[in-house]
Amino acid sequence: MNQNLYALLARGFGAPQECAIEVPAQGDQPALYYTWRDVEHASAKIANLLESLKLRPGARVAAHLDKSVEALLLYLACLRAGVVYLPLNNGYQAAELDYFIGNAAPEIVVCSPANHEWVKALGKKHRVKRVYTLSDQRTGSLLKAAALQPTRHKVAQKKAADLAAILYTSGTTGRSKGAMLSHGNLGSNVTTLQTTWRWRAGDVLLHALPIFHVHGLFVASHGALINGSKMIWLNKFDAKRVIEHLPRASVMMGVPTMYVRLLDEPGLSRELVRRMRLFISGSAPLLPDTFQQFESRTGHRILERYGMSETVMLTSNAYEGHRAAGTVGLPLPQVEVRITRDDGSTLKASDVGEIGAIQVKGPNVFGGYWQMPEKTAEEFTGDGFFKTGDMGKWDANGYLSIVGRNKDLIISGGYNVYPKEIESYLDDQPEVFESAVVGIEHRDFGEAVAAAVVLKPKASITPQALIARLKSSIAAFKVPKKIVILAELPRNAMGKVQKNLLRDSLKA
Ligand code: MLC
Ligand code: AMP
Repeated sequence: MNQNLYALLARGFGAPQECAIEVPAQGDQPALYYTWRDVEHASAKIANLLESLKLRPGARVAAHLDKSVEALLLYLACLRAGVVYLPLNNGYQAAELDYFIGNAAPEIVVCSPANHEWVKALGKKHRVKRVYTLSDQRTGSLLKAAALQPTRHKVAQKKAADLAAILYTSGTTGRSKGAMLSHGNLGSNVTTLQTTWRWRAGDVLLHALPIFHVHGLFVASHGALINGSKMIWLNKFDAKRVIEHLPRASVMMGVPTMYVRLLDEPGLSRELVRRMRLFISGSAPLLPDTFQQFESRTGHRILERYGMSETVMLTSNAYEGHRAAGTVGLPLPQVEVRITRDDGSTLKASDVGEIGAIQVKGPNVFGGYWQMPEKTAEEFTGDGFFKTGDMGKWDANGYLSIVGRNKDLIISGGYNVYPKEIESYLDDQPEVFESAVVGIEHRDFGEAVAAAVVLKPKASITPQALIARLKSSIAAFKVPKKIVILAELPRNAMGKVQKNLLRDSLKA
């Protein structure tokens, strides 16, 4: 049987003339309605275009795009045509894209028209075959070229182990690693979640997440597609617009920052969410306080789950049973989760409360990092478990809590930032002698990036000027929200920077 993920998703599509995706009206823009037939036909046209380009087997198509339904159709087209999809955060700037394009060597890059000049230059540098454009207003060279293609397309034959997508995740060394996800990895997860979260006829998903990450693309979009559920599609999260459309929705997924922002809206009430059956949170820890406030305002206990780019979803709080604040719930069916001690032994269910390293195994777990066999080998145990880098503990009900990370990672509003990468950008500034980057508590983003910087003798620059410089070269979510200039970094007797002390002083 063809294991192509598109074939699996398409089995769930609704009737051809039914609405699959609604983009609500905004300002002077009228509402747009895409039927299931539109989804099939438009993705077929793009798939036919990709096939006409005679790409090599295993070719990658990189997308650096503002969120739009057409960007989702491009993803579906890549699945259909059997080429590997490589989504990139639309906040990335030239230095960041240079690395991804150089590392993944895509044959096709699709970018927004506003970035075409500099992306085209990168394309030339890295010998990309074609650079197409696609805007969030349904314009650009990709759609023009695809318009001439037929609306019928035969879905490419794929095996479960064949690569479907590469998702870059930040790396401890400062260099991102491309997690290779197969049609089988994604397919197993989407069917598991369909039953675990009880997707049903008549569900309407309010989609307000970005679609260049696991959460918005593989969890939210896949869930609605395979269930034939309509999506109300917002190109950007805006708490007021979410409030406006919640009365027509039954499912919403978000990062904790989105729930914090919804709680700031006076309009959030039980009456507003009367049609909702499920709010899901993930990508970052949901504070028990947010969970409780949301329950008292809406009557809904947010279902928190845990996942990663390398593994898609791993655990989930119960749909019908208990949803425990501060936990990420039970391992999903087919997913093995274990917690290990430093000596390598595994915690038993009775070792309640003891903290160790979380390791996972299952059909959802990726095959390895793109062209990094040593790194891949390091991250898997001899018996095939993937080391998540998260620290956790079990409770008496077998629910997992994430209590920290043994990877030096900051999660800000659901986006991952590795301090090492930001330190290297700071250290590249001519005035800077050295720097240290830490995560500090932030009401809106949960954690925020903050930095301490030591200047070279006689050099002078303000924190504001450093922030402005970084903003012009890297994605805004990575730029420290706060920088302090110190005479020296606090170090221990071994010379190691004491990040705990720094965190305390930056918080103050
Ligand atoms: C935006 N900014 C951020 C930020 N998002 N800074 C830090 N952290 C973030 N997450 C910057 C903006 O560029 C802007 O900078 C300033 O902060 C204020 O922006 P804003 O307008 O308030 O932010 P907004 O655009 O509304 O974005 C906030 C957000 C967004 C929460 C909607 O961050 C978001 O969509 N997060 C979801 C990320 C996600 O999908 N993660 C899933 C990863 S998958 P300036 O300089 O312009 O002022 C994964 C696996 C799993 O982790 O388990 O799911
Ligand atoms: P990413 O590399 O972007 O896929 O991020 C994956 C990381 O996000 C995980 O390793 C966790 O550290 C974190 N994460 C995801 N979901 C949760 C959650 N519900 N609670 C706490 N951390 C989470």
